[in-house]
Amino acid sequence: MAHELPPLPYAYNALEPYIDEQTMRLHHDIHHKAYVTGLNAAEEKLALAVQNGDFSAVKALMKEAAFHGSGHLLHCIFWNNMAPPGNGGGGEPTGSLAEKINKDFGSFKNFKSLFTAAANAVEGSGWGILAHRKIDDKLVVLQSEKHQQLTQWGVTPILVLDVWEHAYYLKYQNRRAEYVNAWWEVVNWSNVQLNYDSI
Ligand code: MN3
Repeated sequence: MAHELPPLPYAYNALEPYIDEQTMRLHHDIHHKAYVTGLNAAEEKLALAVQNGDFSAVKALMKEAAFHGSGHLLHCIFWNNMAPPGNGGGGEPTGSLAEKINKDFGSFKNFKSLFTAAANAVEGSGWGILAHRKIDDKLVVLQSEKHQQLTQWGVTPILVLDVWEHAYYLKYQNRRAEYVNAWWEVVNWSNVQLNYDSI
């Protein structure tokens, strides 16, 4: 069964004025779709390699699968991590997620500062990520370069922020920090709680 591009869980203009409609259309319909197409192609070629017993291209295919696979999975989390501002988006987490953030980072303010700094400091294209690490039951803030580098094994991402230029360049140009600040106004904490509960 091939991977498919999931529809956005809200309208393309639902995150205005923080994230504009044109960016959302390009980002979802073109960029995310390309990762789905790339992952399907890589997996088809890998299956064919196994079938033919010809692994001469395995290194390149593994890279393709890691890049497009991580890109597809992170965007699936990312769309659901957001909601219209004032209507599910923005504010602060509550309940067990808020308690865990306070426990592991000291306060929501501390967590937000660290996540913001990490997202702003990604070298080139990549992501800011809040993840749960199972081995010590801890929430950790991570960066990812591109989609697949600098990650840790054994963690489950529960909140992710795309800082590739395609995610903000039309509206914010080179001002990534402004985009990162604005993004907090559309974070869907109920969804992050749901992700946290499902660990
Ligand atoms: Mn993206």
